[in-house]
Amino acid sequence: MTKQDIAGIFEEIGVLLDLQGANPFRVRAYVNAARTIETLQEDLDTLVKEQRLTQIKGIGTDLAAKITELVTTGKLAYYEQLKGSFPPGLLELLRIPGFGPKKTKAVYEKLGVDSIDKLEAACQAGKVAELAGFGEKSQQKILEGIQLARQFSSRHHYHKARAVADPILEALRSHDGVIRCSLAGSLRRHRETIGDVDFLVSAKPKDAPGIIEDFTSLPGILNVSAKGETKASVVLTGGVQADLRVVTDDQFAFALNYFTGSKEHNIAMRARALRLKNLSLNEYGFSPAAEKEKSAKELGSAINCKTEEDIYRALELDYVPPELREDMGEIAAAEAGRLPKLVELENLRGTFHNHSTWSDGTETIETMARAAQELGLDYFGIADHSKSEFQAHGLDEKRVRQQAEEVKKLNEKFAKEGFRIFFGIECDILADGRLDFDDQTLELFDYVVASVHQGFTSDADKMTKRICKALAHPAVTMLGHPTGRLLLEREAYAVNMPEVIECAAKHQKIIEINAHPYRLDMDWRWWKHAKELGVKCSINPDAHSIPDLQYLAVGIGIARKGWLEKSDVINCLPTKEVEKLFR
Ligand code: DGT
Ligand code: CA
Ligand code: CA
Ligand code: ZN
Repeated sequence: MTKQDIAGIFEEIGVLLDLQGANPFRVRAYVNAARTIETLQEDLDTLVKEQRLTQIKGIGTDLAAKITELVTTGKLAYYEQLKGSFPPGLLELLRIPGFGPKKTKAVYEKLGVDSIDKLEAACQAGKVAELAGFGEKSQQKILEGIQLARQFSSRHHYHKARAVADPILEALRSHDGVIRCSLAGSLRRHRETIGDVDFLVSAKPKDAPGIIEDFTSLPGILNVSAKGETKASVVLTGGVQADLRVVTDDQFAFALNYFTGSKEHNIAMRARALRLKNLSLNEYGFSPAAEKEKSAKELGSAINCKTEEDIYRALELDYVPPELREDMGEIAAAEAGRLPKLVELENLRGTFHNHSTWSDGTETIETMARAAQELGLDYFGIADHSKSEFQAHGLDEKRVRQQAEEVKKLNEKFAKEGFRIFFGIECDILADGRLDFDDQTLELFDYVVASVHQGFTSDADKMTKRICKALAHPAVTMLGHPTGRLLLEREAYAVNMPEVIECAAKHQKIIEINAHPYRLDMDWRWWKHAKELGVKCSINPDAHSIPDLQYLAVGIGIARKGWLEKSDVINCLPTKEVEKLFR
């Protein structure tokens, strides 16, 4: 049980007590305790063992006993009991924007509403409008809120969140009162899925309310769930939730660092500040550890930092790029001056896994290649489906030969422009690990992307053997989308990735980062290890149309999260080097 878990439970107890109509001081005590526990420097196990919990401000004997129970048993009887006294659907109501504990309590007690569906029915029957403190208008807002709650119950794919966030960031940037602004949170760290978008702005305090006001009335904003002097929470197009915070420019670097996260990275930074400087670090700045939390907010930071670079320097660290802030060894590397020089979009010279009208793409090879050329790339790899993928018009041996002819002709034309098409195939790995073509056919290609498209339900052992057998085949160049996952839609199939990575290293095979935002597969968490074993990466948009080529940028973000450098990514090689590699 981590500090975060315990804090989460205390926060929920606060909400439940509020629903129950408990004394507001009691509610407050739980909410405050949640915050205290989360920001605690010391190890909880030690505090429990030495019975020192009550020495912490805001933790009395009752809370100390509850924390002890959670730490030692992993459960809290009081919490289970409290939760059990409410209908399960009731807590769902809190997910509706603008629908807090007070309103939940009112509809529950007066109308017996204990689920979202019942609330919707009550609104449609006009019963909610009749309640004291509600009215027609608020009933209408609740109905809209229900629609939104249903839409955004899940997380969002990176590119969708990014697409709605960018125009809003631009609007903020051009606002008169805004001094600096940035994305923060998971979107800035380039996570594969996004819970909510975090915007951060610096401004003079007098300008903050105006910025909040204008932000909440921007065109891309569907609903305002909370609005204060320096904070707002809204729902963007597509049901993406977003937070905006306005801070002073002196606080900007600290707030940016804090709200970029990850939470785990923040905790490691805070621990380091305490150990190295005896300073406490939070979203407002550094403050002497002996003083209370708010000191940096009220008195200013003990060390001034204009930029995030300054904060890392103050802690004797190299600057850590946002993508690496996941508490996966970046602090130690930054301390030792061993952070990687991460690959950049500008380093890419080409791409390998793409489709055309020969299989299930929407454009001809020539049109796709031209589009790649216009993006500034030097080469384009075509890898249409193989014959087993008949629903995707996979190519049989005869059509492969026809396609080879076409590529040859196109290359005569493109050679004059210093551009080249590489002729590949996305070849199915069959159920027994054999490839979809015989060796003679496989020889026709410059390279082979081997992928699993069927039989996802087999056990991990069988799938691992199947993939490893394909990787051992001399004709195979790279492994396509290694786990078959579709983010937020379909789980990865069972497979032993460490073994697959080892096998790729042994046979000197490349592994793909499939840059389609639903895939982002191989997952970034595996890459540091794969790189250490010498496995090279190929970033591929798996483009079926011209706009899909843009996914390359999403793939670069994932490669960066995987600590990859230019030299780890084969699409950064110039054409001549790729030719050598494929020979
Ligand atoms: P998401 O929205 O689920 O995709 O992930 P994040 O990382 O954007 O998380 P979010 O939006 O809840 O908070 C943004 C950042 O703010 C998070 O990465 C770290 C920081 N943060 C938020 N709450 C806490 C907290 O309770 N403790 C610490 N240490 N950091 C926090
Ligand atoms: Ca977020
Ligand atoms: Ca947030
Ligand atoms: Zn595929």
